[in-house]
Amino acid sequence: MFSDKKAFQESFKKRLEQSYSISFQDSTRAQQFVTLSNMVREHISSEWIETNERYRKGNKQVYYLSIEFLLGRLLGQNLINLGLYETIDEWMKELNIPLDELEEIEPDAALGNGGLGRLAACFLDSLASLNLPGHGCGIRYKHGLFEQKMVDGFQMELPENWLSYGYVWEVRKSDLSVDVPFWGSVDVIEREEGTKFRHVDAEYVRAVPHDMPVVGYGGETINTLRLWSAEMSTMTPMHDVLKYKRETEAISEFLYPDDSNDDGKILRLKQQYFLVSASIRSILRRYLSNGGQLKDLHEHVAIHINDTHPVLAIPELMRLLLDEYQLSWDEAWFITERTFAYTNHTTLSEALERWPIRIFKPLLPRIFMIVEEINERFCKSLWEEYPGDWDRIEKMAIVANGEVRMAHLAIAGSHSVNGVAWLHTEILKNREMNDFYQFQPKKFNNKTNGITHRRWLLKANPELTALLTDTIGDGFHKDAAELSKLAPYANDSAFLEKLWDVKTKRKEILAKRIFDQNGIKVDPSSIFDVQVKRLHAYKRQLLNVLHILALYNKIKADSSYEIAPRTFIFGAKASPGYFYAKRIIKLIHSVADLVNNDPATKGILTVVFMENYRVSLAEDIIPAADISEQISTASKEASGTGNMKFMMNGAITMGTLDGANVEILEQTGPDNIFIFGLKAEEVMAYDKEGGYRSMDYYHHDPLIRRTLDQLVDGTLDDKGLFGIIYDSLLGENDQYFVLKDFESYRKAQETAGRIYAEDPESWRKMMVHNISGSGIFSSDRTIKEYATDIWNI
Ligand code: 26M
Repeated sequence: MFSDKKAFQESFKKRLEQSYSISFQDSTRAQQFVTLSNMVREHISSEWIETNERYRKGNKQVYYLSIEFLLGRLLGQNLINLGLYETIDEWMKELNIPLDELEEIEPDAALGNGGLGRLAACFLDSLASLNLPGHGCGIRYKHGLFEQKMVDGFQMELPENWLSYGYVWEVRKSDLSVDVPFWGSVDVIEREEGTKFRHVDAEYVRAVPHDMPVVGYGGETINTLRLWSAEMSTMTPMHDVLKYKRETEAISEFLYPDDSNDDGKILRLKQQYFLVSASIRSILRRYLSNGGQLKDLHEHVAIHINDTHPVLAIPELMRLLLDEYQLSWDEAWFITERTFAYTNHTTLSEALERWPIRIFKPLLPRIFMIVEEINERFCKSLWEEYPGDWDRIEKMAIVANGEVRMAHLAIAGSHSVNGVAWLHTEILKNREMNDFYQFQPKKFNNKTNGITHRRWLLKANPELTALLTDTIGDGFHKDAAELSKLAPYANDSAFLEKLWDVKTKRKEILAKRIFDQNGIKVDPSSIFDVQVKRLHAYKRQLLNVLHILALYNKIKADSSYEIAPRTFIFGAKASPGYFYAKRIIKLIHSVADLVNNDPATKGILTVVFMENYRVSLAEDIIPAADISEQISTASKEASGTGNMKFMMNGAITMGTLDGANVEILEQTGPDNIFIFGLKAEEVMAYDKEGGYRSMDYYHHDPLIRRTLDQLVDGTLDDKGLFGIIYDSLLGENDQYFVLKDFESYRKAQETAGRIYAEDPESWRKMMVHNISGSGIFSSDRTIKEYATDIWNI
């Protein structure tokens, strides 16, 4: 049907009319979107079945367990991966339906907060596109990440509702449901064959799988993302039905809108166990029904743990092997340790998960017993290696001080522990996890993150894709490493001209969107200087906005001060409970009001905050950027992945030597990136000594002083809104080194502005070197490394 235009168009109209009892002429875009998407889903169903048949024949399967999958929209991406986008675009046009308008109807699947969830989505795309047998396991939250609404510069959160019109890409599989036990107690039964454990008086929650196809590039492989939804189970006798229903469904009701702190909610622990118990049992069921033998599970199944959130998969597999399949502890542990691998995504201590025993034990009584035994045996092996070294053992223990330390459990139960960028892995090995590294150095390895170029280049930037294809051929569509073929074109002025036209075109598209959404006119010939990412103190949106305010002050003080016109674009959600982050959002708005409305800076400095930053918005913003702000305090950003998306779209990085910026520098060379600020080593040295003296910078730098004073002198507001920010910089000694890095940032920005305005040829060359060096940051490269070094597939 997708090979014959007439048949396609006829079938489209017929299905539309039959499903909605409406004439084709009267149908809405939403109805057209659903109809087309259903046709695409049916089109891939035979390949989906075939992929599963192929997998049944026994090759090793990978399961990627993640509490978040930040997928975004799927219609356009699926069509691209099937090689059908241009055809369908044309055929729909003949029906007077613009495909891009249909794409706009689709809600983002926003089952994630930021980097970690988006990485999981890129990995799924790469697995399928490399024809590798890798599947996602996650939670089907009824409400994804909150929608951000700005009211008078303040963030308001509205519930997100991606399922409200029904979701076209999922298939509900009630027959594959699993019942997950909570609460109750454990009966210990002594038998001749050994001790038996039975979880009694449990309250069950039914996990119902919803499968989504993951379409690989070329359409040969369709993998599966299985999302579990929590419902009432028939195994629980009901006393108070309403209460039971409410508590049960709450488990998959909301995504936690927090990407930094563990706020210690029981519900969060319930979500985690719910995900892993359902996933592990369905993995085992499938393995055994295909004739697999438990004793060599690790040779046929690899399970990946995305951060510590799914780490209970380790004791859950132990529980199944011990209690349901009667393996001995040693047999079970041998298999478990070889099956699991764990990725760490942060060294920020406030984000390291620890669960109080008083919450953990009653909720998951059998799992707790197993964790205790894992801990005992782990500590015993430490004792053998370090006899008498109590301090070290106490520090490394899995259960201690009334808490379960999830990262320690993950390390102990996995055969591989990886960081997400070279620098991050070095910090793990040499500092944060140094004790574990000394004990088991072979477990540790680096896997620098990546992004799928199919979404972040082919899908998001068709204009650039077309130009690159004309220039270096279409090899890079499949193999992003071929982008390196572009390097020689840095000296081709005709190409540079075309590259510039593409960038300008994308800036015009974004400018229109900004005007529609914010009512602000921005000049596409100004520098588009962009910082989009979650709002967090360590990411230092504050450094960016203080620099804007300082520029404003300079221009006001000296009307001859020359500066290339700039448009500063922000997008960021703050966790609803993160007061300080929300105040920074307000500050950005206040600075925008000041700067955008002052005749002295009008047309020179423009500040735009785009509301509700999300995957689909990123696809419009990133292709339009000239400067990519990656300005975290060195050592704090594990990797970053936005940095890679910008680079691939020809933006120049303004960054600290943090996370993957270090490797971006390696690819571009020092002349094609703007690096500033303290190094990770320096930050960590200050951290050790308890920080630096920020007050000195306030006293000795008049520009800093003038700018900071404006936070509290009524320039920006008369209610003292920004005292808390002022205090964080001066009273609390500037934990994130904003003032310490300020002058170095200002200079780097000045250099960038000068090159852009005075030497456009150099700027364009820099763009080429960024694009041509970005191939290594395709998640295909990352996934190949996981496949060979960790999963052995
Ligand atoms: C934990 C407990 C309660 C509620 C939420 C959480 C939680 C959720 C997400 C904690 C952390 C979460 O994500 C952290 C994250 O996104 N880390 C980022 O991972 C990216 C992919 O590796 C890196 O590129 C980023 O540098 C890193 O910050």
